[in-house]
Formats: sequence, C-alpha cells, structure tokens
Amino acid sequence: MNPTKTKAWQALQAHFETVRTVHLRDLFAADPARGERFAVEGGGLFLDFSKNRITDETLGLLTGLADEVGLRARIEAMFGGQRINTTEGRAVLHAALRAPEGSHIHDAGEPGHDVVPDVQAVLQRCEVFAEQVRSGSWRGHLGRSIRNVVNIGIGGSDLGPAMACEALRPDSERRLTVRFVSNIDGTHVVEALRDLDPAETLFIICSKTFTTQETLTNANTARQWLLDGLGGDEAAITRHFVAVSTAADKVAAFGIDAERNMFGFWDWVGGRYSVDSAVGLALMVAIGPQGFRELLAGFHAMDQHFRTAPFEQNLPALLGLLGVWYGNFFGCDSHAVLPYDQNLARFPAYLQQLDMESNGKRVTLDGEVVDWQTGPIVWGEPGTNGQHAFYQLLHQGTRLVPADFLGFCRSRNPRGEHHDLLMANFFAQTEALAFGKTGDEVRAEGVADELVTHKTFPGNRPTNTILADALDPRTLGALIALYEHKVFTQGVVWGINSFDQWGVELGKVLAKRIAPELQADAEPQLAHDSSTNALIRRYRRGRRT
Ligand code: G6Q
Repeated sequence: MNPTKTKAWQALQAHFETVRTVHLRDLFAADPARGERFAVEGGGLFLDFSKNRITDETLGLLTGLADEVGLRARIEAMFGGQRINTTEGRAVLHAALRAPEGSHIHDAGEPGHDVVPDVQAVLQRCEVFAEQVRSGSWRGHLGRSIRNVVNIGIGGSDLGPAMACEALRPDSERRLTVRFVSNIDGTHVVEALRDLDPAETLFIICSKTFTTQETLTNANTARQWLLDGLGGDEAAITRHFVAVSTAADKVAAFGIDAERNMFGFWDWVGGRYSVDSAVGLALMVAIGPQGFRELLAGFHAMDQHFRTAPFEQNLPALLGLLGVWYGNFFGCDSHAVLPYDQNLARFPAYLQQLDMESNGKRVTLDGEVVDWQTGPIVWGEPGTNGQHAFYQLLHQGTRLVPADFLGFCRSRNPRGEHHDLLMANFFAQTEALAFGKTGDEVRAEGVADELVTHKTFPGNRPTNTILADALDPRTLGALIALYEHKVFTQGVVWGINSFDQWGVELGKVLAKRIAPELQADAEPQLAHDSSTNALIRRYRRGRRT
C-alpha cells in the first residue's frame, strides 16, 4: 500500500499546513493540562510527548493512519509467526525469545511446531554455562578459572550484547572482564587481548551464519593467540572457545565442540533483534541468569503493551507515528537519541543499526520504488557531553532535529549531587528546546541591540522525554523493545520490509574481489573504475615502504 494515497495521509497533509508554524509556547499556553494529557506509561516506561508539534487533531490523524495501513493486523501477523520477512521467506519471532515459559508460538511455515520450548531449552543451557563461568567451575586447559570473556562477533552479533553489558555494568560480576571484538582491523583484537592471560580467557564466537569474514578472521587470530600462549595443544580449544550460531557444521569445522559448546538460535531471529537470544550469552555471563530473565521480562512487558494498548496510548506506536510526522511532513532527515546515563553510551550506536538497517529501504514490500521518505539518520551521544558539543545546532541551527531524551529517576551510582545536577540538565534542555527565548526577553535583560538575534532561541524544537525509575535489566529490556516496535510501526506505515538487509551485500562482494589484488606479489590487472584502480595502486606503493 502507498501510504501517501491513504485518506489519513491526505488529511495529515492538509492539517500540516494549519499547524506547521504553530509554536509550542502557544500550544502549552492554550492548554494548562497539556503536559499531563500528552503523557503515557506502559511496559514500565513513562513517555511525555507533550513537547511535540502536535494537537489532538494531529494525534487522531496519526493514529488513523496507523489504522488505515493496518498496523494492528501487521502486529498480529508478526506475533503470530506469519512469514512477514517476505524477501527472505522468514517469520519474525524475536518476541518468542522473551515469551514466558508455557506460552505457545508457532512459525506459520511450520504449523504444529511450538518454538517456545526450543527457546527455553537453549536458555537453560546458556544458564548452566553462564553459572559455571561465573562460579569459577568452568576450567581452562591448565585448570584455571575463567576471568576474561571475549565475545567475537559483528553487527547484530556484537552491538546488542556490547551495548547491554555497558548499560548493566552495575549488575555485572566484577570479577570477570568482558570484552567485545568486532572490527576486522587487527588493532581491535590485538588491543583487546594485550593484557589478558590465555589460561584464564574464554572466547564466545558469535555468528549466526559462521561465515562472516570479520568474525572468522578475528576468531582465527584469537585461536592462534590462545594456542601460542598455551603451548600449542589443540585440545585447549574446547575449554576456551564456545560458539553462538545456527550453523553447527561450520562451528565444528572451526574446532569447537558443536554438541556441547554451541548455543543455537533460529533463522526467525534477525541479527539486530537477537540480543535476547543466545547472542546475549556474554551478557548473561556478566549479569547472571537471574538478571537475564529480568531483562527478558522487561522485553515481554513492552511486547504486551505494544500488542494491547490503543495506539493513542501505545508508546512504540506513538514514537513511530511522531517520527513519520517529522520525517514525512516537516521533512526532517535525522533523529537524535540522547541518553542521560553514562552507561547508555553505546545505545545510540545500537539504535543506529536497529533503525537504519531495518528502515533504510527504498522499495516497498512489492519491490516498487518509494516516492516518500523512509528511515531517518539516527544519531546521539550521552548527555551532558552533547550539550557542550552539538546541542548548539539543536537550539539555534537551521535544521529541525526531533530528539528523544532518556533519563532515570535514580542513579545506579549515587554520589553527592551528581544525579540531581544531571537530571536538572535533562529537564532544562527539553524546556529550552521547546520554549526558547524570544528577542524581547533577551532585550529585557539589557543585551546590546546588535547581539539580540545571536542570543535569541527560536524554540519550537520537538522532543520526547522517556523516563524510568532506574537503568536495571528490566528497564533496559523494555527500552530495547520500545525501539524495536517503534521501528516496526514505521516500517508498516512506509510499506517496507524492516527485516532484511540486502544493502550490506554489494560492499562485501567487492571487498572479496579486491583483497587478492592488494595481496598479490605481481602487479595485478585492475578492472575497476579509474578512481578505485588508482587508489589500489597507491595503496600497494604505500604498503611496500
Ligand atoms: C543484522 C545483520 C548483521 C549481522 C552481521 C553478523 O541484523 O544481519 O548485522 O548481524 O552481519 O552476522 P553473523 O551473525 O552471521 O556473523
């Protein structure tokens, strides 16, 4: 379906013309209860969306658009195991990863096969393993306990657990060092292993396909490092390498005991939706099985909320529809995510993949090229660092950048007045962005005429405020699921497949062709464009010196 041809879209277009210049100052002045009316709580998170450039009518039209594109039916199709990832012929069942034990979910392509017992069986194996490592009963080749866990993976097999390990540092077993290696740049693996003792180091090779060049190159380097450090005995591999994968044969070919030391998942789990599968094994080792179950409970609470709440009170649907409002009507290109918690430093990077790999698409489910904007550029940094860097553009630049502010009522590291000062900044920024400071207000402060425009803040910059009590496993699960379903909502409105990622393929194919041209002793016959040919020749010259 072409969303721009729906009645709701056309109505939104006409409505937009009437509200495009309306200021948040006036919307708040006209309705003293706006801050309370445009706020909802769901899945353990509180969302204030009152500082958006919307009226009740906008909200009605946006939820009408969700109805008209069939969002409700698409949600049920996803949760019901329909093969909605049509270009890969797969169901999209990450919700089954956090479904309570005893519930029943089927992949529509395999009727009669309940996936929940499969999920629970792998979870239990992960739990046994995680406890062994945490308690010190998992011994290395020389009989020593494990102190270091290194996850080797990339993309969906890295960003989720890496982000979550940092987010949940206060819940982690501090005896253990948990690191992540992803980049094929040798610097990453070399620096990660530099100060580790191989006798106390365990590698988790995390790869759904077990064919990913970066991961296998890093895994082979790690394997060699381990063998060099432990006297070259190949038997050491079984005590120091485990795998998370769907490809048992390839895992076995690497030398990992696929029967005992591989933790599986399924093709209906997309990489960027997999942190709550066995891909989260390093995280489970860090925070323990109980913490991981809490995380899953948070995910599930948000799943339930998304599935049951009316759209006007539905956090993921609201965030998704507001994003459509700014992207497709105001013409905004980007969306900022600004966590006011140091431990969420990697959250914007995680969301970049979740959102941009899912909705960075230019054709519809039917393969037609779209003539409407799809996914935005997602970016961000933790507050307050961003305030001393790029917020200038948010406040006074020429572009409109909608932003999500994420904050918590309690700090996991309370110290003096740190947290109240952090949160004072958090509230101050959305207030300043919305209301700004007029020229008259600046003049009234006695500012010289020539500086008045410089010191004026136009305001009317939209933000969402997402607040939770504390950043714990349950809250993190809810937060991730919130954004997963926001992305889903937008994908449905735009009529695209949020679950494939063909756009990453071309570069991979070309890199495979170029690698031997860089390594050949004799000058290779190059058949690229003149720029790429010249760059390769220049690289080869520099490489020799
Ligand atoms: C995620 C993508 C992608 C994937 C990586 C790693 O949704 O599919 O980021 O996770 O390419 O793939 P493997 O897990 O197969 O190594």
